[in-house]
Amino acid sequence: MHDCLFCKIQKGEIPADIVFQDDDLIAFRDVNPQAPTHVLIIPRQHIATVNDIAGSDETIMGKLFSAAKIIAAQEGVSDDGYRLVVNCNAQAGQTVFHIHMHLLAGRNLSWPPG
Ligand code: DGP
Repeated sequence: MHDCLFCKIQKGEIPADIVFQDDDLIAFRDVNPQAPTHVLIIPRQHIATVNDIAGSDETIMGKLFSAAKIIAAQEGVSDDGYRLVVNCNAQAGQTVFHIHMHLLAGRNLSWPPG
């Protein structure tokens, strides 16, 4: 997608603080962190929202969770705990329409979320 911010980040056209990447996905620190650790994990492939996930995307969606586990260990938050969040569309607060998983950690995270 030409105008997609996260497509540009994954192609290296916009700088980001990358913490993990492989052939299928890339993870970088959120520009507006909501916790001491706040990483966004995205597939390289453009998928706009959870509503747009196809059956053929199941493998890459699973890889987002595997990457989250690796990044949590890298960040030293595996044992204390972390939260994985995927916002879908406006009422959930999605602002960037390239699917992404938030990994939040480093403070007590209240429940229910706001
Ligand atoms: P969401 O609200 O779920 O769509 O989350 C989008 C997140 O993307 C939000 O927490 C801020 C982050 N973000 C927006 N623009 C940039 C950017 O240019 N660089 C980085 N690293 N993060 C961004």
